[in-house]
Amino acid sequence: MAAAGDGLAVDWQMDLQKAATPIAEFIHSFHTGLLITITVITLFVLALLILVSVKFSARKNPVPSQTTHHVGLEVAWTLIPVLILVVIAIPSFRLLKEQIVAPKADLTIKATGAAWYWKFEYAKDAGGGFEFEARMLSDEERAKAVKDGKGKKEDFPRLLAVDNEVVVPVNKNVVVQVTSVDVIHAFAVQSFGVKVDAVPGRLNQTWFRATREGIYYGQCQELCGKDHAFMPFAIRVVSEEKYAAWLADAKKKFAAAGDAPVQTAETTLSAR
Ligand SMILES: [Cu+2]
Repeated sequence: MAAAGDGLAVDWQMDLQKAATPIAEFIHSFHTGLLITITVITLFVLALLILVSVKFSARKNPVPSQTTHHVGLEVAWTLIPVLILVVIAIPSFRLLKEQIVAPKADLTIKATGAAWYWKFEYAKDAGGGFEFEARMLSDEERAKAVKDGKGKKEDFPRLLAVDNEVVVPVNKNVVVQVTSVDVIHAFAVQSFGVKVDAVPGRLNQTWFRATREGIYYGQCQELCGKDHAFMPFAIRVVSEEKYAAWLADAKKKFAAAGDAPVQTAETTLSAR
């Protein structure tokens, strides 16, 4: 079982979810750097405000100053903020590039958002050739899973546990192609620093390289309708041996569902 804040949010959590990929680590250090920068700037501006309100108050200066311009000051307060923004922009663009430009894929998965669940396809040429849907477990299903001895209560977190988990090998480049069959969804995994829109008729791409084994939960992060909050997915990062074993099992398990048509919002709605 993962530690608190590792792969999922926990009660009273103050910081970001623990990073599980180099990109997420980059995001965290960038975030910390920005937080320090804006804190220093805010305190500096506050100090200046207090200084001028005290030092240049009407009581202390009955005759107001006639100064309207100061070239040196104006150049300084234009150039210094510009320099700060440029310094911030450098790591920002580097991060953006690393997120967008995927390295050579060891494994490609296609994630299709639907109202309101995800479908995952493992490409045939990467040793897959099957697909499955991931749907959130209801409270009754979670209780039943624990009763049936499938795991402890914390193995099935509320609003996050799903019936079918995505399984990937650790320390491998996983490219995820993301699309949708109905409205715009978003494929997002906090611990991986991954978030990309799932747009119908368009194939987006993201990637991650998980450096720690464990279970990481993702959620739709584009308001998509009634059950937007109830379409999580889970990515289990395992050793290469465990992945090979899972792959062999999954091929058999999901083979029957192989060519099943993707459900649309209409068919999902009429099934309710
Ligand atoms: Cu959504």
